[in-house]
Amino acid sequence: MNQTATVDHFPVLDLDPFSTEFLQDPYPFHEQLREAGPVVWLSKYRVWAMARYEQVHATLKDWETYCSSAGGGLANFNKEEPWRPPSIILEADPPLHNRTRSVLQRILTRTAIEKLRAGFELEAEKLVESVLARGHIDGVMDLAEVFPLRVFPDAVGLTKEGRENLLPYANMTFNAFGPRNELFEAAFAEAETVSSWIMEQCKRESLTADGLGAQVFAAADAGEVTEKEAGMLVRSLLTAGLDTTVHGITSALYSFACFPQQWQKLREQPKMLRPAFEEVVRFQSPVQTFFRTTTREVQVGETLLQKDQKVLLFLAAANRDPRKWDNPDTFDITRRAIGHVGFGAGIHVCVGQMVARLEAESVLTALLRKVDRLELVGEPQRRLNNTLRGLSSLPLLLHKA
Ligand code: OVV
Repeated sequence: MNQTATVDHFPVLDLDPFSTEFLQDPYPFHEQLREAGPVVWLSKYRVWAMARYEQVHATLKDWETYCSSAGGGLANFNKEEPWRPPSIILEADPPLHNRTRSVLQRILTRTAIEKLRAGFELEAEKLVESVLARGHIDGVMDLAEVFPLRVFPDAVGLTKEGRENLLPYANMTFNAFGPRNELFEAAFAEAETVSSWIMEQCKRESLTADGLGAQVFAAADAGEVTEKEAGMLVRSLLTAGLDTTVHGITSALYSFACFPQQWQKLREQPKMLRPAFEEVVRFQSPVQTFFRTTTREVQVGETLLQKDQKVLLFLAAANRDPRKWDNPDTFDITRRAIGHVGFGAGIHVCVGQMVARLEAESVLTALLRKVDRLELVGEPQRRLNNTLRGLSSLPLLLHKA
């Protein structure tokens, strides 16, 4: 474990939040970061970091002091060239953000997304039926990756060919929020092919007439965004909409496999499904971190942050801050997990969260009906990523109800 040194009025840590050691088991490091103080200087990357709920939440809410237009990752777009044209929603501030956000928000409201429910539930039933016939499955490769790939690209209105590029593109983007380490480099091995396929799918003529993508272009027809901006918003859907839900479903399966009594509780009270998934997102936090950048000098506790400094927000650490949560390391579907920052908070709070919930609920509902127990029968393998926390393998034995 690293030493904490105090320089002037702030704690300094030399840990690397993007190292294999940290990403394999972030929780002891999260505790160290929270205990060090409300804001900590990470000397390796020369960035500020916040890991306590109070500061993470307040920073997410204060978009004027902590902007997004300088990038959601480590790179400061005021000083460094972004690896791709910045997202016009994630990496934008008001007023641009308001305009782009309102387009996606309207397309992704709970009511709008409800239209997808019947189709999602049917696919989930079919998929669960087929894995159940096998008993021994891999929760990631056979379920968590398969389901979103089966429903989301169709919902957006993508062509069938080339969908194998979707997860690699998300893997690139989420690694690119971190430093140019080995994870970053490995993810970019096929960058050219993968990126060009993605950009091709963002065009109006590549999309079916009845999907979410077409609805984004309808907003262009209505003059709310330009044709080019519509394409960029489709790119956001394709970037942020798939790997995140894969990890969300993985997290749910993993949590319930590790805490079988929680699965029993949920089977007895299926109405608890919604709060149960919120607890999954709090407990596992598929998106671990995001950065903001200071737009002015700002005081945090005893510490004065300068203007144009990167601030690393540990969403996952905030979601297990004992200052905020009772028994934070316990997975408990009956707790009030609302207020967690797993989907972020403030103006940039996850715009696709209703789709994420619908996907998770569809899979879990099908499993609840048919599966008595998810037994962990092997060592889960971590999939390391500079931003996302998930697994590449989760060996399960499904016990039929
Ligand atoms: C929330 C999120 C993650 C990654 C990419 C984007 C958004 C985007 O807008 O491209």
